[in-house]
Amino acid sequence: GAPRRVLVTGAAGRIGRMLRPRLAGPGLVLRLLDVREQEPAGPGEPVEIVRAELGDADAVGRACAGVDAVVHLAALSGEDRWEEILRVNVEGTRTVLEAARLAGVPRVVLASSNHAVGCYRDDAAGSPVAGGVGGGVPAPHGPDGVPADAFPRPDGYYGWSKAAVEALGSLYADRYGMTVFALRIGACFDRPPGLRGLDTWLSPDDCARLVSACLTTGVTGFRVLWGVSANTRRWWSLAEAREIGYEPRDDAEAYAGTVRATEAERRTSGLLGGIFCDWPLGEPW
Ligand code: 15L
Repeated sequence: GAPRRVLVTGAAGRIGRMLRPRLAGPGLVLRLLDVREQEPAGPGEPVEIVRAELGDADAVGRACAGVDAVVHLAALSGEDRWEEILRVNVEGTRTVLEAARLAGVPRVVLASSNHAVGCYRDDAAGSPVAGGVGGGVPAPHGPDGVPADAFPRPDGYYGWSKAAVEALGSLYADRYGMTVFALRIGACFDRPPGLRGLDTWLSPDDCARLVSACLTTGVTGFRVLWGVSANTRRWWSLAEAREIGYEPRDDAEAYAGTVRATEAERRTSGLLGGIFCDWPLGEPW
C-alpha cells in the first residue's frame, strides 16, 4: 500500500525544504532528518524532526524504525575533497541503506545526479568547447533522449560518488530484495538557473511528483530515472520515469525569455555536466 511514514535525510537542504510542504499531508508523515537545525513542526504539520548526522549509524537506524520508505537526499552537493566525498556521500549512503535493510524498510529513493554522466557529449549540439577535458564521449540515444541508465561517465569526484551511490542501491536491491530508485536529478531550483537550466530544470513541483511516484508505484527492484521536468529543450529521456507513474507538468521554456547565461556558462565545456566538467577534481565547489 501507499507509504504512511517516510524518512527524508538531508531534509534541511535545498531539495529537502522543497519537498517538505509538498509531500507532508494527510496520510503521509515525513520524518525529517538533518545534521542542521530545522524549522520545528508547524501546528498540525505532519512532520517529525530528527537531528542526527549520517556518521551516527545508531541514530540513522533509530530514524528508520517504523518508516515505509527512505528518501535519501543528504550529501555534499558539488565537488569536494576526495576524503569528504567518500565519507559523506559514499559511506553516508551505505549507512542509510544498511539502516533501512536492518529496519526492514522495503523502499529507498536515492538522490543521484546528472553529474554521474556529465562527461557525455551531445553530438547534435556541435563540438564542445573542451576546457581541460578530452571533449567527452558521445552520449547514447534512446527513443526519448539519453537513457536514464546510460553507463556512468562522471565529471568529477562528486559525480563519481553519485555513480557509486547508484551501484550501492543496485547492490541492496539485488541482494536484499529492496526497491531502490536512483534519481539522476538535473537542476532542481525554483526556476531554471541559467541557460543550461532550460534543458536540465526539475521544478520543485515536478520533483515532488517524481518522489511521490517512487513512493507509490508498484514497480519493484532497482531503477535509474532522470529527474527532469517536461522541458522543451530536454536532452534526457523521461520514458523510464513515466514507466513508474511520473507525469511532469512543468516546462522550463516558460522562462526562456528571462533566463540569461551565467558567467560560468560562458566558460562551459559544452558537455552534459556543463561547468562541472571544467572544475578541478577535488576542489571544493
Ligand atoms: C547537481 O548535482 C548539484 O547538486 C546542483 O547544485 C546543481 O548544480 C545541479 O547538479 C546541476 O547540474 O545544475
